[in-house]
Amino acid sequence: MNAHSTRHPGGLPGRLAAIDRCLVMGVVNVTPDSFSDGGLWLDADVAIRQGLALVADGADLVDVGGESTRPGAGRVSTQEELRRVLPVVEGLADAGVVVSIDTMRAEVADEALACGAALVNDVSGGRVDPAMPQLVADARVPFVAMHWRGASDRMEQLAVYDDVVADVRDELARRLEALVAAGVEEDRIVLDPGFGFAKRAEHGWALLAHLDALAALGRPLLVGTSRKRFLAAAVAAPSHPNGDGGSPTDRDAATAATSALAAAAGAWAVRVHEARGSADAVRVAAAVAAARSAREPV
Ligand code: PMM
Repeated sequence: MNAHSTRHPGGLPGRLAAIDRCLVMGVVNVTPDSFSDGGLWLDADVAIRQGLALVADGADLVDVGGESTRPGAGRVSTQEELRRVLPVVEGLADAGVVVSIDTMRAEVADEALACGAALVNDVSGGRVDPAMPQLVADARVPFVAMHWRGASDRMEQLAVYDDVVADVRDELARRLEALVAAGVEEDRIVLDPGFGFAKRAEHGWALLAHLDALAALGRPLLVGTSRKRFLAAAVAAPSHPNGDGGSPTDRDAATAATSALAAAAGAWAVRVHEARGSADAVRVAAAVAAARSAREPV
């Protein structure tokens, strides 16, 4: 391991823990209404094929979600969420893919883990379902706790900060403390600044510029900028100019650029809808880091 060796959370499957670079988490949303891929992978077989395609494009693991969190979205029932995600989690896990379950519900996390998921990703960081911290503590799996201020239907009015970097850092520090107090092993916790969740465009850029301030909390970071609206400002040639920087897929190259920057800043993983660009980007960052440390005086 070199000086830049990746710090993985405890409980990560060995084949990922052996990788010494920023990981690429592909996204499959089994929802009718997610902002960039809603409705595309609603059928379980199609969703499984998409997960496998992401792996073929270089994703190291696949995040499966069954409930949209786009601004303004309402909740789906537990039964519907289970119906959407379980066959996909099982199909991908059976095919040997490391699967993360993206859910705010302990029951969904529990059943997904039973179907072969290896990580739990909760955009509320365990705040929406009080049973979540205990569930992940007992399951002893890595737990991604994202910065979250409130439900999607009131997210926009919650995007008010004195200093977004310091505020997100402090709120994540309090969440980390609460999870540890609830019995989750600190070593298994991954933190995520929650790009696009109660964040305006300037907040996204500030957080991306100061990932080091969040890394100072001492936990691995997951960075989920993929196709998010703030990237519209970085799209030079949108396919259908509409005043909003084009469509979400127009933001894939900008997303890959953020993946290189996040990896260079030491992120543990990037969460992306299109894996190929980011899979190359994290390798560029790793090669530069290795070349830099090879030249450092002993
Ligand atoms: N973003 C979305 C959903 N889940 N999970 C984490 N940990 N971080 C994120 O930024 C995040 C997430 C937004 O919706 P999408 O699935 O369409 O990207």
